[in-house]
Amino acid sequence: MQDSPLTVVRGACPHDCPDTCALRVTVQDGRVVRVQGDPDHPPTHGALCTKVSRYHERTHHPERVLHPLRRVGLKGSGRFERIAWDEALATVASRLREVAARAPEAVLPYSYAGTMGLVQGEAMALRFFHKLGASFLDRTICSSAGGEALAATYGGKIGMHLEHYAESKLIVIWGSNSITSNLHFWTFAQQAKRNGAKLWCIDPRRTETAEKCHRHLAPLPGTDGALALALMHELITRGWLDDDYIERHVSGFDRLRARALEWPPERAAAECGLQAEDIRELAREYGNTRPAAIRLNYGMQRVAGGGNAARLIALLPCLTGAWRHRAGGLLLSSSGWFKPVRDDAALYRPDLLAGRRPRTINMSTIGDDLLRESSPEFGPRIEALVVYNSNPVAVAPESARVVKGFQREDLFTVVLEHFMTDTADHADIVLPATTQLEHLDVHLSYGHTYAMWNHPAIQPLGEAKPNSQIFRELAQRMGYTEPCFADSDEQLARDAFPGIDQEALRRDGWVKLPLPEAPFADGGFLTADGKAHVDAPGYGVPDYVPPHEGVGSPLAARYPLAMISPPARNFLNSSFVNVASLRDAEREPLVEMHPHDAAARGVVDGALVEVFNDRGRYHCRARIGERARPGVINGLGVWWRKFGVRGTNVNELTSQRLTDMGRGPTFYDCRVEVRPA
Ligand SMILES: Nc1nc2c(c(=O)[nH]1)N[C@H]1C(S)=C(S)[C@@H](COP(=O)(O)OP(=O)(O)OC[C@H]3O[C@@H](n4cnc5c(=O)[nH]c(N)nc54)[C@H](O)[C@@H]3O)O[C@H]1N2
Ligand SMILES: Nc1nc2c(c(=O)[nH]1)N[C@H]1C(S)=C(S)[C@@H](COP(=O)(O)OP(=O)(O)OC[C@H]3O[C@@H](n4cnc5c(=O)[nH]c(N)nc54)[C@H](O)[C@@H]3O)O[C@H]1N2
Ligand SMILES: [Mo]
Repeated sequence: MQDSPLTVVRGACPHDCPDTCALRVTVQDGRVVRVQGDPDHPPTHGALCTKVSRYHERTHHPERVLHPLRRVGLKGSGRFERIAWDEALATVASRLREVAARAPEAVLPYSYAGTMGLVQGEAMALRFFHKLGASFLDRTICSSAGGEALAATYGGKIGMHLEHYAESKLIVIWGSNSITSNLHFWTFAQQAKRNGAKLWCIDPRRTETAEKCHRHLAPLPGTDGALALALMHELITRGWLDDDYIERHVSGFDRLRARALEWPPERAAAECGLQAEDIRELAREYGNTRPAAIRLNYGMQRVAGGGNAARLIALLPCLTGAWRHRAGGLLLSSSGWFKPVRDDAALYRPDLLAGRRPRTINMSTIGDDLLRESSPEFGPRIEALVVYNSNPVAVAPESARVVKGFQREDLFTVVLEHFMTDTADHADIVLPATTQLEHLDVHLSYGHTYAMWNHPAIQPLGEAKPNSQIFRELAQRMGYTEPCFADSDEQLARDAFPGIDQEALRRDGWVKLPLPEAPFADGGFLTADGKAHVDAPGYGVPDYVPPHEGVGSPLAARYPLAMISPPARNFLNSSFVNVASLRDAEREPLVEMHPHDAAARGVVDGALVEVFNDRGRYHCRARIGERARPGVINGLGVWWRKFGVRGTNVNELTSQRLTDMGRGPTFYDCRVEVRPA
């Protein structure tokens, strides 16, 4: 018997990760049998992370939701019955119409980056919600503090090219576990290391990345702003500034200078829980090595002062003139480079609002907002929720409030999903969505500078439909007759990237943006005057903003430990938690604890512990070791609640307080105590 032929299709990884890899998807008999990295795409260079090389296990997973479902049990019980698409769409349309007739803003979309695709992301969805007049969602849950910081400082989310890190002589990896969450950057950092570069890592956790750097500084969470000010103090007092670069390309330096001079390394060392000598040494190397590059990542901005800290760090390469070289400078996000080739108005059609200005709900405070009554300040109580590309019951802070909101019997909830997540368990109607292997999409990246195209590799499985198609059909049921609701995915892809050569994009799967090699070698920031800005309108000169729940906060007496909850290597936020091979690799929900902290509490390695604060309690295993620094515990990954020992996850403990800029969440600004369970 002869094997059926294999075909290879070009795709793009849809996940919320800076790497946005180019894929080669091998199909046989309508099934995906292999997913590999494209060897020709420079950032991907033929390699994928463990998770995405298992992507076909996720797509062909036996527990995929493959037909519409209606809830028959209590919210959260996970009891559903199969219904036909026709009935599902009719039910959703009639409930949304009914709520919208009273108050369109009582309808709320809730979505994030389950797929980063522009077509299956917000294209048809926002057209739909604009026409309806639904509440706006402020999509803050990941990066808004750092994003606003970059906009204030550089004029946009822009920075170095990924590839040029290979030529750097000093790389500071700051608030990033690159091996876990930015693997393709790590490849370039390793090339630099082989060529003699020195690598520093700044992270409260001794991550696998920190272990492989030459030096690791483990500050207390949320103290990076103090560290950055002390580095500036050294650059200024030792004469390691590039005065010419500052003079021509930085505005407002004098006021920053005065502030930095208040932060000698001893003061920062006390605040950060570091040694002053280590801070001096980092400053000396940063101020005297050319080219010097910083890879900043979002881990450092999920704290009260995240925005100010990101601004201070973003100013460092402006003070030393590191930007003069293409392998010097900083990268937090590259997504702003795509602005000139996009047309958001064509894609999202804000004109469908027809002059209405709906209120905005912050996705990071969904727990509180679902529980609010109607009021003049808040507007109407949220009555209908349409969730897609997100799993808020698992990922949003302060789960007890979030769950209580999702359990409201008077709330109508629709969830578009691949799987019965913690959120889908609370839906009234679940609609089966296709995965990246089953639909078309286009992508930008926040870690490199290539536009990407994803061809569907296989037909939709079961009765699954692309998000775009689900919103198209809902629009039809609602009686929306504007021609834009009939646009195909191909048309949406063209609308998304009018500035990209579509032929090349479809053919090769990726197109590099035309950008200068060293974007700010001679200034040219995207601010109005082309300079990097110290001052930000409404915020003034950046300063150290201590954590809400830091060592000095009133809570510290009762809750002496700080807790951070960074990504687990084999999951992507809460995605992949249900893929058995990846879950086996992570084993079980856990917190890492330093041996001193464990001994003081009678906690032994592998013991079941209760982690608690005023917001809730979370049971998991303790892993004792040096990955945790004293005083800080690490609750890894966003596990699904239903896989937790007592049906909870780490967000039971996190707070809904927001960052200093961008209205972002403060996941890593969280005090707790631990006891054996
Ligand atoms: N495997 C995997 N990859 C991922 C993700 C995932 O969940 N798993 N998540 C994706 C997402 S959503 C994003 S936004 C990106 C970026 O993802 P980030 O969430 O930024 O990911 P990391 O770089 O892994 O994690 C941040 C690092 O910051 C550290 N950290 C925590 N608090 C502080 C602090 O106060 N100061 C400093 N200096 N460091 C701190 C943590 O210990 C951790 O090592 O990565 C993406 N890639
Ligand atoms: N404690 C703590 N909490 C965190 C974080 C942390 O570090 N610590 N990280 C935060 C960060 S950085 C982020 S970005 C958020 C992420 O939070 P989310 O954006 O909610 O990300 P995921 O948990 O990956 O959930 C995405 C969901 O979208 C679904 N999905 C994927 N593709 C599609 C599609 O094409 N159609 C439809 N309909 N569904 C799809 C997936 O099946 C998955 O269930 O979590 C945040 N929460
Ligand atoms: Mo994120």
